Amino acid sequence: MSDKVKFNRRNFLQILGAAGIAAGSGVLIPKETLLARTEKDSRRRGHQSNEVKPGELDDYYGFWSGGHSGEVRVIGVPSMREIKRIPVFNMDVATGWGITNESKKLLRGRYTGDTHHVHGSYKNGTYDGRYLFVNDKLNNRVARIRIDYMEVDAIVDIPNVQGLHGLFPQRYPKTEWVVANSEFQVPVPNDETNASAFTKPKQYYGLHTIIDAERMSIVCQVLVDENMDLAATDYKGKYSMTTSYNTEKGVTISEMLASDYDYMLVFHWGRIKEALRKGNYTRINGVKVIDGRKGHSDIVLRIPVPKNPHGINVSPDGKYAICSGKVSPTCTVVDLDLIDLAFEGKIKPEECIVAQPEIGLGPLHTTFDGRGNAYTSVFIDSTNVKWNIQKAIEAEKKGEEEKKKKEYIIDVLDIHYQVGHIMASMAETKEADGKWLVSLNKFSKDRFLNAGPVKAENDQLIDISGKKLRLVHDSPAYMEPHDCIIVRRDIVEPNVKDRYDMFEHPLAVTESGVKRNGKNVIIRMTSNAPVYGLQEVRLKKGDRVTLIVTNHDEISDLSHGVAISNYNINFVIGPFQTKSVTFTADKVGVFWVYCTNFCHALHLEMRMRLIVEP
Ligand code: CUK
Ligand code: CUA
Ligand code: CA
Repeated sequence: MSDKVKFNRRNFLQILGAAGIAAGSGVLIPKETLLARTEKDSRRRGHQSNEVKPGELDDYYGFWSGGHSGEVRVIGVPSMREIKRIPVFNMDVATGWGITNESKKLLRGRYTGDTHHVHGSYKNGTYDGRYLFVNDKLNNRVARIRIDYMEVDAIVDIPNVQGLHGLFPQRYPKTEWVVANSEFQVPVPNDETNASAFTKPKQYYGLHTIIDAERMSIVCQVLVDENMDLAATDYKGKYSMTTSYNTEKGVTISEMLASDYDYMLVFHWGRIKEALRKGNYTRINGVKVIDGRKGHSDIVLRIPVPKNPHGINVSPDGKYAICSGKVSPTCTVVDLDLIDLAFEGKIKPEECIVAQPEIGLGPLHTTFDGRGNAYTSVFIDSTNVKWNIQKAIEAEKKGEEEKKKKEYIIDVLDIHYQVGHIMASMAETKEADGKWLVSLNKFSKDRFLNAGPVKAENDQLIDISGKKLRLVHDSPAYMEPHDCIIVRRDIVEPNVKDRYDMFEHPLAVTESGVKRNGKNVIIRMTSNAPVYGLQEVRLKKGDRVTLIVTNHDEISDLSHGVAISNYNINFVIGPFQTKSVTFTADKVGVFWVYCTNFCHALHLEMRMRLIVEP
């Protein structure tokens, strides 16, 4: 029995109870009736509904990272319906990403990636609906997705690093910078000029990279001894922050766990700008590298936190950064108003810590409802824990006895199973609204039809509008999302376009034709349902061919495909979009170019001949 039904059955039994009918009386009630009654029931009791009826739209756009699939996904919340997959670092035949010249230029020959953290661009502490940024942990890149087309428009390579992991945009006053962390320490530079460092892990470093969000170029990197895992920025445009779990500079798991304490690192943006102004940097592989190592500069503040922390999240009021303990069962609450004093040396870094509540075994990430509560994912316990930040701080002040009572814990919900990230609606903005929470669980085990040894992840939707957490939906996710953001529809929807701006593409085709220059052939072709602008093109074996196609259908949702039989070319063009592909005509014969995207009653007839003569 699915959880949805199990859950509803519980409510149903309550209804039965109220009606004075004994449970288990053997009366069979159709599931539909049961669901309908439950729906009514939850509304009566003031629960918000997660039902999105046919024809209705979701209240939120969810943007999910795709992990080793290398993509970003668009999921409607609360329905949890998958609406779109945006290819980012992966090849995608449905759109021709990795096949067309335009996308090849961005991907530069690397067709796999590992996306973990997707975040939106900000203005004044909330999303502005313009861009998404996402990291590639595998090939150390950061991609930008423009929201109007839901398409990647820039990818920047990050040199000198490995394991590019935590990523976060500036939140205030707007996103000019995006920071990204290197999780793996490596020699810097990591090439033949520095071979003597290869076997000396003490000479491995981490780099906190700052990216110009508009130009998608690197502003600088800050060199530190530590590794850096997750990233966050404050709500004042003053700092970026990260957690480090390998302050030991270990290269084995036991070495990485040797110390009882690691760090939360805080990067002082004012001092970084000053170092850039004064020229206090060296250039490594073309990038300005500022020395942020302990004893070398005052740019980085190191706050000791218990052993191997993982997530770092800032509360929507901008007051606290919360490090989730991972190996420690605690969360560490850092008061961001005290950071300046610590940077000025007026207090010790550890004095910025105002609470360390015990949450459960394996806390990984924390999210917020905008009402002063935090929700932490607890991996080993398989729970989502709701706790109150102020109560945790008060308990800390009152001492150990008070802490032991754990009165700051408001609710604990079992999830299914082994949660990684956790995210509430709008929680990474000052507009956190405390309505929905998604628990991105790494294991699904028995929750779905068994589809083999490798199983789906389970993204569980939880209603957090009341005091208790209420599990309302299980949603299988193709492996494997790490993180997501849940953005109010009114922020995104007005910016999304139904057609491309045709002349944004410099090669947009207005008239079909073939131009030959020796062995180089340029084919320009329009497409208009259900015909291509050309019926036949003649080529000679060995011709170097560039095919440029523009879709002239302006009707919303009317896309055409362009596929060349046996030539391994396959892409789709949306309304008013232009794409191009370059290939060598190395096979002789007649090859049908055909439309792969059902566009018209005569879609099957939408094709043209390529004749490649010997
Ligand atoms: S990490 Cu995957 S569960 Cu890459 Cu954000 Cu924590
Ligand atoms: Cu054009 Cu199918
Ligand atoms: Ca450690």
